[in-house]
Amino acid sequence: MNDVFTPPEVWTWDQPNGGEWASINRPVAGATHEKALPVGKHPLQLYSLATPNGVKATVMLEELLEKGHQGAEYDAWLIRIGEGDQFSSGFTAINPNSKIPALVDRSGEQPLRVFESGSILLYLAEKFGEFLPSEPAKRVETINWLMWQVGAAPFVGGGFGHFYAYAPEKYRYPIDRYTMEVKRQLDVLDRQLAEHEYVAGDEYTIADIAIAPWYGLLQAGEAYKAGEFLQVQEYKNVERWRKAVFARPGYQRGRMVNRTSGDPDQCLAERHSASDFDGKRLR
Ligand SMILES: N[C@@H](CCC(=O)N[C@@H](CS)C(=O)NCC(=O)O)C(=O)O
Repeated sequence: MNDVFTPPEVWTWDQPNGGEWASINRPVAGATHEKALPVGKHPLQLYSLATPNGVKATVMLEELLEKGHQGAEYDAWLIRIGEGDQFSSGFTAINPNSKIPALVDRSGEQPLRVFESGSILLYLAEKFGEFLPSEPAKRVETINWLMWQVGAAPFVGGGFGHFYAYAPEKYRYPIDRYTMEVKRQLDVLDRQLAEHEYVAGDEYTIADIAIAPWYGLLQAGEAYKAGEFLQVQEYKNVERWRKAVFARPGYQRGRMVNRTSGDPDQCLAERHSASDFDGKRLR
């Protein structure tokens, strides 16, 4: 056991706490500074970063374009969460929760804000009639898994990733707790994928688009340098599915958008037209 912390009667904000994200964490909401968001030429304006939550939105848009929906053309602007862009007056007006991704649809009479990655996926699926089956049983199964991802992934990122990778000191209790949960979740997915080609059945849907950037990345050993620790090779069905999803051209383009670190050939800080990918290598 590590040192025991006895919580005081009233919690106070003693900053900084030394954690990787200490400089952007605050116990209050709202804007920290006045700054309007840029607006490009397309009806869909995305404000994001290529984290697993951000990648869900850009993969969806690229998959829609891959299907030939020209109305899904979009401008993707970079929100540098490490530098506090999510706390600008412009961003908090479109997402009071100050988290990427956030989308504005300017195709109607009034701009429409869409925040929360799950909401963005549902909104775009319904707008374009893609990646969400219309048959009721298949539709609800897709939404079941979409909601599973939205509810489960904070245990991966905010729980496991935070205490295993980001915390300034490592504590056994939270690492054990969240490792147990993340392995349980990987097993849930592995069992589902043992019986189905894609997460919600025999079709690629918004459930796959939501789940692959988190659990695919984890299974590939690319999240939190935790592949060996989690023994990710055990999840064979997740691996089979992850390889198929990651090989899709729409997925490969989507994961590059709003990416600023890693192989420069795989990074597109902003995206304003299909030609921005010219010269980029899909992988
Ligand atoms: N439930 C949200 C979570 C989004 C989220 O956590 N975004 C992170 C990046 S992956 C973020 O913007 N963090 C900035 C911050 O916490 O200030 C969603 O699915 O859209």
